[in-house]
Amino acid sequence: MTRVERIAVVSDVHGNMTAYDAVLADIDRRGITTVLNLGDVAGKGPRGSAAVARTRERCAVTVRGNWDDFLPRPDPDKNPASVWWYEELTPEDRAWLLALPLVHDMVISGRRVRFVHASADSVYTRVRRVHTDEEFDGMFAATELTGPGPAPSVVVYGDVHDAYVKTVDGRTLVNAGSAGNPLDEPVPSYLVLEGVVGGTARDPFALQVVRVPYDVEAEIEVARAAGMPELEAWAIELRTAVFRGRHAELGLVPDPPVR
Ligand SMILES: [Mn+2]
Repeated sequence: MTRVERIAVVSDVHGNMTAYDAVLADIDRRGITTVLNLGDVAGKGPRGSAAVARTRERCAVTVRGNWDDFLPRPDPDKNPASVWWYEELTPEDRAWLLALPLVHDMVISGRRVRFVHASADSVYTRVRRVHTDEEFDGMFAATELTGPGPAPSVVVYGDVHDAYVKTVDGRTLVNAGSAGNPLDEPVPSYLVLEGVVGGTARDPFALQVVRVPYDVEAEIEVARAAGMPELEAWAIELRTAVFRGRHAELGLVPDPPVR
């Protein structure tokens, strides 16, 4: 008798430990012991090093995100905010992030399930919820990043901080949203995949998007106390789920103000 297992998938923690620990506590309450991480562990938020440590403790596999790829590299042209996030990481954290794999594949209930941060092209190639047919096809393609081999029927990714599930012609594209910096609603998300690992198409398969509230103001206070750069943009994103690029046009200012 084959056993149905559950796997939690988190993404885009971005150093938000208050949210990350709330999500991990919810995963624990469900009795789920396998956690996969889709990257962007550090940067943007105040506690990247702690997020790396927690990820190393708790996640069976972590794939590298765009922030995990550029932030740990020494670069004389880094902007001052990125220097702050870079310096918050230890040399060991940086080496660990840069050594992360770019792709992870599993077979669950006969489906080849692929995990990447942003796309099959690169950690920097962004595919939004609203995308072209070519972009959708590209997520399932064999590329230099994915290597050759059988095409996946399920692709699970992060990067856009916008959780959704879309099935077209037997292929499913799933975004885990963000555990630390959600930009669809201000409540962190993660995925639960359920099926038989290594099983066949006769086994059931399920997926679920879970939302876990947390103490947003406590997290903003951590960032303020740490003197983190770009605090106002961070606070508005956490409170409203509106990306910082739109704050000015929408007239969004921190309310209550960040001191
Ligand atoms: Mn991200």
